[in-house]
Formats: sequence, structure tokens, C-alpha cells
Amino acid sequence: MTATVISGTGLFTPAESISNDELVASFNAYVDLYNSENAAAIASGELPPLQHSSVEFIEKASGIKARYVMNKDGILDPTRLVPRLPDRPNEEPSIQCEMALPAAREAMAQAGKTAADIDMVIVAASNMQRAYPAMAVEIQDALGIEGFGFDMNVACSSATFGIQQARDAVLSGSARCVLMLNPEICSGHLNFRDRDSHFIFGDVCTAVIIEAADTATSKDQYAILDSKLQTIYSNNIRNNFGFLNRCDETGIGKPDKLFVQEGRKVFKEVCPAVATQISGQLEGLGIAPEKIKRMWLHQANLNMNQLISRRVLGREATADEAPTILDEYANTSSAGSVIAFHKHRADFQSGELGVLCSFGAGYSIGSVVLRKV
Ligand code: CO8
Repeated sequence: MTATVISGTGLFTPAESISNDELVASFNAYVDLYNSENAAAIASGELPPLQHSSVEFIEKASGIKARYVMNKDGILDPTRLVPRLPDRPNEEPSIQCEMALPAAREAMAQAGKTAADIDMVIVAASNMQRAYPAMAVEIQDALGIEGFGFDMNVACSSATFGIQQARDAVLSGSARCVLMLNPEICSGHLNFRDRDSHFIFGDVCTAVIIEAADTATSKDQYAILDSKLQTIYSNNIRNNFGFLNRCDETGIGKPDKLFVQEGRKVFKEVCPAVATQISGQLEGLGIAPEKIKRMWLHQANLNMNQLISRRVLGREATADEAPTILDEYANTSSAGSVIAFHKHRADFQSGELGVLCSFGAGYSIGSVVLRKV
């Protein structure tokens, strides 16, 4: 069987960042405005008052300290709390394409690939900014890649599911070298008026090159030893935005057309499932957990990652064994584990092992076992 490798990664980080202090100040200003505008209804018991958010809660409950965003002032305007991302004419690159290009070019440079070497582009993300044409086809054209491209969405697990699609394509011979991209504009589908979730997400784009080992020339290659995907249906993370919304005007603009979750239930149900999947996968491969140098885990919540890595290793993981990037980036959906892999692998020596793992809505779980070539 042809061996497949990850031979390059890339990262685009937006120029603007919002600290918890800034985010909470604008949220609390919105709450004060709402409560004063609705003072009579609140006093009569007709409406409940909104409550302030708190930086201390956010940091303790999630580990998040800041997030990068494609537009800051629209999010921080207490009368708006939505990013300002103006429509563009069809002749101009779309925003997701613009984010993807620098990430793609960095990954291609790391892998030593030009457009002529790549024959498949996958855009794997939680949301595409339009229905069609596929984002992947636009990005393919912008980079001058021949072959084919398509979009796919498995929420936070889109990248690991994308890696498996790329690997399968290389193994079957339908592609030689795949560019897999995760342009996540989470701020576009986050409800910044919702105290429970307004702090969770950020924007970013990651890129991964997957190819056959025998074509790879990169100095920094990781053999894909195994990838495992699992989905379990759940309504605990949901977004009902879709093309049928216009068919029922009563639902347009309602909060369920944005990200909504039962965070506690997600925490309780997903952590054990992820730990069981990774442990079973390692056992199946005959790899003892102590042989794993690093777990590049999905970056949703620091407490979740500590619990998962503890279950897999049978002890607390060090910051080096399960690196964190969500303090700076927040949850960037599918891109989180790839950012961790991109930023935390320079010390890997030939033969050392790691696990790249994502989990999220669906539920969906993807885990990829890697060995440095
Ligand atoms: N400030 C102050 N207090 C707050 C706040 C706030 N902002 N929010 C809630 N509280 C209060 C609550 O009211 C509650 O008070 P009380 O105890 O009096 O009722 C108390 O704090 C505790 O609330 P919770 O029980 O909700 O808090 P948790 O400790 O559970 O933490 C988390 C909340 C951080 C959300 C946590 O549950 C969590 O991280 N869960 C897992 C989340 C997760 O991983 N989700 C996966 C999402 S990723 C995905 O797949 C989605 C993809 C689509 C991307 C969408 C982009 C927009």
C-alpha cells in the first residue's frame, strides 16, 4: 500500500484580535442598553433582565483569553455585535478565498510544491460563505491548480475528516497531492448577544498538504499511520441556518439560525467518546500511550483537553504533551488542532509519534496518528 504523508502546513491569522476585557465591555454595554430600553417590561416581570458577562468566568470555564477576527469594530459595537464584512462583487475574491491563499502558499512552500504538483483541493470548514460555486473551485483557480476541488462540512471535525478524504484519494490513485484548507469565519455565525457562548469562537485559516510518501520531498514529513472517524447524532450543538429559512418568514433572524449549544452536555458526552476513540485506535495499532509524544487536540476548551489527555495517558498531560493555542485563538472550529500541529512540532525527531484529533458538532470525532519521517 502507498504510504501517505503530511508534508506541509500553513496558517493565516487575521490582523485584528479582541481580548476578553474588550469583548465583555461591549457585551455588558449591550446588556445595559437592553435593560434600560426594556426597563418597564423588566419591572413588571414581563421580560427577564439580561445579565452581565465576566472575564473571570470565561477564563475559568474555557481557558480562552482572546480571539482573532476578520472584523473587530462591528463585533465590539454594542448596538450591532456582528462583524462588518461587506458583500463583494462576483469579480473580486471572496473572503474565505482571501484567507485561504496565504495559508495555502505557506503549506505549499513547506511541502516544496507548486500549483502544478497539486491535483485536488478540499475546503473543509463549519460554514461556507455561499452555496455555490464551491469555495474550493474558486481557490483552485486563484492558485492556478488543475484537477478538481470540492467543499465539505463536518463542523469542528472538518479538518481531520478532510485529511482522511485526502489520504483515501491518494491511496486509491484518484489524486497525487491534495491541498486541504479550513477557512473558518466563526464570528459570522456566533451570536455575540448570547452570554453563554459569545466568547467561544475566533477566525483563522489553516492548510495541510497530503501526498504519497514517494513524491514527498519536504524536510518535515509526517507519515499518516492511521485515521479514524466517528459520528454520533446529537442536537446539543446545532445551527439551523439554511436555504429553506426563507420558506418560513417567522424563523428568519431567530437565535437558532446561529451557533447554539448545550455546553455542559457536550462536555460530558464528547470527552469520554474522544478518549475512548484515541485509546482504542492506539491499542489497535499496538502503540502504548506512553509512546505518544504529543496530542494536537481540538481547541474548544482547556478543561476538556486536560480531561481527554488524562484519560488517554492515565495521568495529567504536560503543556508540552497537549499544547494549547485556544488562549490566543479561542475555538477556531476545524482549524484548532491544525494550528496546534502547525505551531508545536518543530522539536519532533524521526520516529516520534503524535495524534491529531478534532471533535465537535454532529457529534463528530476524527483522530489521525502521525509518525515523523
Ligand atoms: N459570564 C458569566 N457567567 C456566565 C457566562 C458568562 N459569559 N456564561 C454562563 N455563565 C454562568 C451561567 O449562567 C451559570 O450560572 P448558574 O450556575 O448560576 O446557572 C454558570 O456560569 C455556569 O454555566 P455553564 O454550566 O454553562 O458553564 P460551563 O462551566 O459548562 O462552561 C462552556 C461553559 C465553556 C461553554 C463549556 O460548557 C464548554 O466549553 N463546553 C464544551 C463546548 C464545546 O466543545 N463545544 C463544541 C463546539 S465546537 C463545534 O463543533 C461547533 C462547530 C461550529 C462552529 C460554530 C462557530 C460559531
